[in-house]
Amino acid sequence: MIRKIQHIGVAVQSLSDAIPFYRDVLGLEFLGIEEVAEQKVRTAIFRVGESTIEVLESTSPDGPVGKFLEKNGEGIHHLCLRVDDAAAALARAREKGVRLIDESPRTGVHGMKIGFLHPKSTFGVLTEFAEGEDGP
Ligand code: CMX
Repeated sequence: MIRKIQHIGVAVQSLSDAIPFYRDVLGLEFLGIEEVAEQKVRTAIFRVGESTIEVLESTSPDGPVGKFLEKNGEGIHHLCLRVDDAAAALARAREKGVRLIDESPRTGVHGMKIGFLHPKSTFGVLTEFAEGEDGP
């Protein structure tokens, strides 16, 4: 069961350049910065109602966000949906013929269980499932 939009990921060249826009121009609550070494990203998180925006900076040109920036420049990178059971959501997508990036969940920001669907199978939008309590 999908509960809500967990977050929208936005790829930027520089967190320090982008943070003032989200915090000071939009006036969103800034929840802090987290580094996910395995994903080669640093992310600044902003609350938007029951969801968040994760602003993503690459820590390496060969990471997923580094490659995306190289090819597309800055912009929306992925959509994350909160689910009750990430393993079940991935299994259901696989059964329905969707190409998975993650065959089973792994650990993401705030220790949530996460798994990605391939954008070539989801009409161009990299889609993530996330299970667990992260606050907002
Ligand atoms: N949205 C839409 N399409 C994307 C994309 C994105 N974010 N990233 C890559 N693509 C496209 C590429 O442009 C490419 O398209 P073409 O074949 O038309 O050129 C296609 O997907 C496949 O690209 P690829 O070269 O085979 O694969 P990449 O090495 O670029 O990897 C992907 C793409 C999605 C498999 C990889 O980025 C991935 O595994 N992502 C999941 C993890 C992730 O994104 N982590 C960062 C966020 C972490 C977090 O939220 O904590």
